[in-house]
Amino acid sequence: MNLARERIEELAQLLDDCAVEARDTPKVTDTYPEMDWDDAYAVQDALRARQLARGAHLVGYKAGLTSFAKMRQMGVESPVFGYLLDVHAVADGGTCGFDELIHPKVEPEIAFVLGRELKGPGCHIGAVLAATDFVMPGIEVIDSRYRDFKFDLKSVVADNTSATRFVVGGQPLGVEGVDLRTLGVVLEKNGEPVAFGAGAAVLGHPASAIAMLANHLGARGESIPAGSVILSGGITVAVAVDKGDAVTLRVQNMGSTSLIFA
Ligand code: 0L1
Ligand code: MG
Repeated sequence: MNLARERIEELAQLLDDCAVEARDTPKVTDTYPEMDWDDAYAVQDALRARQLARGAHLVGYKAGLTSFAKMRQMGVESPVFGYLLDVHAVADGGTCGFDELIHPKVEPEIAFVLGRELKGPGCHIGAVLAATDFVMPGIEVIDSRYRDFKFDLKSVVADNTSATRFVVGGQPLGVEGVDLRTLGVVLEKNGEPVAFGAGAAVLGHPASAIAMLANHLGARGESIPAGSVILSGGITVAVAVDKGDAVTLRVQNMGSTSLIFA
């Protein structure tokens, strides 16, 4: 690590304040170009500790930048990992407060809910499928705290990978007999289809994003508890939304989930 504990806490406070006050900031590596990966995840951990201390609960995890479309859109080359809190969950069909956010975008994702704990190292797609209770449609709302969504990977990790809100719903399905690679998804904004894709867009198979997450956490001495919800990553590019927009994600054989920005 290159940053002192004090700097880590300062950066967590900055990113926390930006999220709470819906204001942006230049990327943190502009001020601390020496920030390394351990520093970046230490800032993310400190951010999480601040939110938990305010009464939030950890409900799951997310993998981000897992599709080539997303990697191309953001000009990066590898996935990143973050966490999900209960206070960020929106009820299926519910309302997301637009004015609480800076410049939100939505991503169509496959959400996994685990029936058993998953632990790396050595986690693979088979272990993920064996531990999965069910999968369901999920829309992630991302809202980078960085000005104009301009960042590098370390800055985005510190910012909990732009996580801000999420909704899951529709018809949960067990993974037996479902080919998650060929599962079709349609994202609609105000009734118009705006993005399409299939599960294979996420690292060839959405379960491989979950295996990478388990291995990443395992390397840090953590695991994914049973009951966790995990967003496996945007299948298409992220789509910008405005106040008043209604967003629906339809997933083959799994119904739909939706939210409104008001
Ligand atoms: O969930 C994601 O794929 C987002 C990762 C962070 C990068 C971004 O804000 O687009
Ligand atoms: Mg995402």
